[in-house]
Amino acid sequence: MSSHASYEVLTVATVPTYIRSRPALARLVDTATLSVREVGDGNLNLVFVCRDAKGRGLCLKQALPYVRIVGESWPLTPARSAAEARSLDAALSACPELVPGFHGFDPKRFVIAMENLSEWTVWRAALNAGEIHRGVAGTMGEYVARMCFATSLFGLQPEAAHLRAAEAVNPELCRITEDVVFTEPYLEHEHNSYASGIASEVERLQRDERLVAEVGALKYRFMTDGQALIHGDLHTGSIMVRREEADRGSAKVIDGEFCFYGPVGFDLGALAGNYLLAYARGLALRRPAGFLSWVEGLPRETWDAFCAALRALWPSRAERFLSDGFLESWLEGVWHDAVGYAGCKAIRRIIGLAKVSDIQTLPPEEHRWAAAVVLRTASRWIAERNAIGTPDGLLAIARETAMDLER
Ligand code: ADP
Ligand code: SR1
Ligand code: MG
Repeated sequence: MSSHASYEVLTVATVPTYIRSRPALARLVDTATLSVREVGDGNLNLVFVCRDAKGRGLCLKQALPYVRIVGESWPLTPARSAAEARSLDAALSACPELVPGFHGFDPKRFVIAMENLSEWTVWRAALNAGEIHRGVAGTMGEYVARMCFATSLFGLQPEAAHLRAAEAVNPELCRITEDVVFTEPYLEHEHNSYASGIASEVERLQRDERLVAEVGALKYRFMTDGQALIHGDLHTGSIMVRREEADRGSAKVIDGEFCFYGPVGFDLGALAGNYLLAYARGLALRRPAGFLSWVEGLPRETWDAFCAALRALWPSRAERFLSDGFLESWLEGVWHDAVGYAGCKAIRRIIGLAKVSDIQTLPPEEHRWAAAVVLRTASRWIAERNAIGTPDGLLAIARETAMDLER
């Protein structure tokens, strides 16, 4: 048991006994023949995948009472797992095929039981390997749209929407985002670290008062604009993919513990910011043109699918007073937010806490170059977000930046 935990933290050895103690789970697998692995590669939690002799599987995710990547010196409420359960529950009504099957939540031990996706791959890993999974970016746009509609004033009566927003407050996890995404990368901070070769790029960014003020405005919107239940951490490591045929893929969203009522553009921005990280890696490694042009198209694929899904749902909106014209101007606002958030989400992965393998696993020279491409591109996205009119422009800016930067 951890010194901070007031509950029993699971181990590979204790998972079968735990499953036996929960009859609804004990029915799903044969605990006598269970093999269990801890596969958590995230920043916060324990994740156990289990399979019995007949091949039946189960995944248990347990919140630790501290931030896993930092250690027990940074306590964090394990009750955050209730937020992940809330996110899964909402998705089960809005888009059940886009999340793992949900087998229940144990609020005493902070354990989520869900479908075992061991046969699937984390999208970031697939992107890092240069794999093409067509359709996934569009599916993510659809996920954001369907969750947005189902949890907001668009799809709910006002009383229900307000109550759900009130229940879904997630202050400790929002505070992490407010700090590690919107604040620390723009200051000298003990959480920051980066390759010495990009120190001048980082200093220039931190000294850019206009940029820092724009990030402040985006942070304020993040803290105040409760449009819908957003995922809150929708990077490519929160998406599992599976190849269905040739290069087409299916996708499921995991890890909704950062969910709260926030700006929808934050989720779309998380996706686009992570497409930039994948693109910078692809350029640095001189991946084939087919891979690079596919990645360049991902922001458009996500955005078009998001708009199409929302427009398709619009005729069934709860609030008839909202016009078609309102939707179009709302979408325009979400787009410009998304561009700004994409920039913030990319910058934090280069300067701040919780790095990503897209960049970290590059050899030193490629790492320095790709990180500089990301910082310069993302800064332009933030500063020019209200002038960037289409998703096609996003990675075109990265391509131009890459051409300007010597290797
Ligand atoms: P954290 O909240 O710590 O970031 P994640 O939810 O991102 O944890 O999960 C960490 C890792 O566990 C994922 O990258 C993935 O490899 C694995 N994982 C998560 N959920 C499942 C699942 N349902 N089935 C199989 N593996 C999973
Ligand atoms: C201290 S937690 C750092 C990051 O891990 C999560 O996955 C979120 O991205 C968070 O910002
Ligand atoms: Mg995670």
